[in-house]
Amino acid sequence: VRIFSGIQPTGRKHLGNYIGAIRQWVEHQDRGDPAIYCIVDLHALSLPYDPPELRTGLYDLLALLLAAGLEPEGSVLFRQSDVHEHTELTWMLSAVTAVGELNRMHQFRDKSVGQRELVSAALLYYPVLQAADVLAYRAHEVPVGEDQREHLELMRDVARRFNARFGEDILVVPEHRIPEIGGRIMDLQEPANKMSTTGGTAEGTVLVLDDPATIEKKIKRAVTDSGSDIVRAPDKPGVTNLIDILAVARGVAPHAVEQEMRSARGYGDLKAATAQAVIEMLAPVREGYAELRGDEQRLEAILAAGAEKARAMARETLSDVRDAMGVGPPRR
Ligand code: AQP
Repeated sequence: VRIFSGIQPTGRKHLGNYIGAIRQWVEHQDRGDPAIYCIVDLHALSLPYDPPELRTGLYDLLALLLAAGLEPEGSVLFRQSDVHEHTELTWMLSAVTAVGELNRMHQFRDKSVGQRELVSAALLYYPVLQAADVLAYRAHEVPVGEDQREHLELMRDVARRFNARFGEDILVVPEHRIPEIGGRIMDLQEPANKMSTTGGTAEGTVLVLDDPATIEKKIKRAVTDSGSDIVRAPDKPGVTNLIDILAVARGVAPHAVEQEMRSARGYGDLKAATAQAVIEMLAPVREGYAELRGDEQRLEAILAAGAEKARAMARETLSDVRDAMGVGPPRR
């Protein structure tokens, strides 16, 4: 099965990104034929950003991914902007994407209201570029968090529409893989909202690279709910979130956590156990990051090798797409 997923270039990745995406990437890298993982620097241009920070953030993230256990030899790990086929395919796909659909995307709606100076066309086009990322590789499976469900549905519609218009089986219609537990980790201070890079609270967002004392402080101050039962329930978003985080960090089912917590003396025990488990889960990543981050030459070499592998795959798809769309000289 061909797996594809992307992530934006910043070292300020949070527990939601780790549980919803990064952990899945590592877990499934051996199953991929291949597993293709992309640092999507072009997506980062859709909101205001600082160019030098984009570069350093990219190295930060690559070091973090390697420290989390991604193996660049067995998989394809690369930088989006190194493979020009992504942007070319974006344009091709835009011919079968409705402006109305893009306008309705929740992410566009949420993020455009926050822009004071300029709502960029790039923000509107974000899901088309994302569709191109995946469809360029004819990937079957896309591991993502719950917040990407809508973009994945759009991507599937675009692929179907493209095939119906230009020829069956040119593009593969991909499936998402959203984890059952941990697909939507919530902000610890505002458990009705997802933990987020651009929204959310600083106090309620645990960063993968936070030191243990900071992680402990943030989790111990997490907002919980009324009552004292430690169970997952719709009217207990704070407690449910902590149970899910603890279950994922320990690699057990949430009901095992609920059972263990029956003898707890209150939410304090749940918070202490969660903090401990998250610290243990993230410690190797933080330590590995510190070792790997300094050698930018090695990081560039990894990206270059990944881009070469990625380009060979994307080129094949684009050749078929150009041919089917009647673009460029006829293929011999
Ligand atoms: N709270 C979350 N719980 C589970 N999974 C999550 N993801 C994001 N938030 C949660 C998943 O992590 C990946 C992030 O990809 P990205 O770095 O390209 O996305 P992003 O948009 O910069 O990250 P955020 O935090 O989601 O930023 P905001 O909230 O600003 O848009 C994706 O697979 C995503 O589903």
